[in-house]
Amino acid sequence: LLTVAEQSPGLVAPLIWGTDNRARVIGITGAPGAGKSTLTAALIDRFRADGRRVGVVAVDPSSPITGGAMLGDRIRMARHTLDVGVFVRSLANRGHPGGLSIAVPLTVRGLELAGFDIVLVETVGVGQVEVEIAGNADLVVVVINPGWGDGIQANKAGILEIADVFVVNKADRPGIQETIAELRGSQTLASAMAPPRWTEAPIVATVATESLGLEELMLALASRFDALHGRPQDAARHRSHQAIRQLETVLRSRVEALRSGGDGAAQLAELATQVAARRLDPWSAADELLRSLT
Ligand SMILES: Nc1nc2c(ncn2[C@@H]2O[C@H](COP(=O)(O)OP(=O)(O)OP(=O)(O)O)[C@@H](O)[C@H]2O)c(=O)[nH]1
Ligand SMILES: [Mg+2]
Repeated sequence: LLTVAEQSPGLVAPLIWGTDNRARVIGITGAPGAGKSTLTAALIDRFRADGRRVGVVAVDPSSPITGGAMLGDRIRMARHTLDVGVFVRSLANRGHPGGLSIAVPLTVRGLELAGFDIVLVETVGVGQVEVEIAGNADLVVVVINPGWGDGIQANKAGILEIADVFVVNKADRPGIQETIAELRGSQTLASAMAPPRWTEAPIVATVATESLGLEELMLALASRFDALHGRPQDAARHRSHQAIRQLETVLRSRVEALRSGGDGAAQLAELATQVAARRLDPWSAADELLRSLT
């Protein structure tokens, strides 16, 4: 079902969208090698210990940097392969006609329907799409490492501002206090005016390889979830923002399909001829095209 959903979203989406069981979706993002997969595996253990069923979507943006990452992820999560309460799905950029930004929410939905209470979405925070995917989760964990300027690098990549919880992983390495102080500094600076959401994000130090700091992380996740989604009106607002972003994504992919010769491409060419000849204005042409796509 997941495969069909990812390959032909239009076919399956109407069937799987309409029920209302929900999972808590946690995005885990950060620079390549920050320890996202190790942390994910440690979180799986913790959630399993609480009796939760955990789905994992590991997004591989198919970039040269992370070319071999999925194999590593598979091996790292291998200890969960015999557990029916854990399901790991890897998604790569290639092979998804509508792009990852559509395939991921569909896969998450499929996992929700299959009864997973928690869905962890690991993405490398390198590109706009990956940042957007992570930003669509209920909670976003941004993983950085100790070392001068790592926080600044994360800031440049635009991932600081999607954080609900910061994890400074590899706390067994030097520079941990400086990195935490640097992060706090950025938060204080940004909260001077209208404080954006990430300035409230707690900072948790972890050593993912040894599951150190995991209890603090679990507490931070629970309290953040309550603060952000605890009241029904907040949860509703979050869902509607999510829905708008998903709609925009689907619309964008429809437009891209038009350009690359998909449904309606011939009509686009025809309408363009009319616009070029000044027989039709671009607004009416666009309206006509949109109507015909339905
Ligand atoms: N010293 C130390 N090493 C760690 C820690 N957490 C992870 N590592 C190591 O860091 C390396 C990268 O870990 P991954 O979990 O693959 O990192 P990732 O962020 O998933 O990497 P990509 O998916 O390739 O972006 C591995 O060799 C881990 O063993 C930690 O807390 N301390
Ligand atoms: Mg990884």
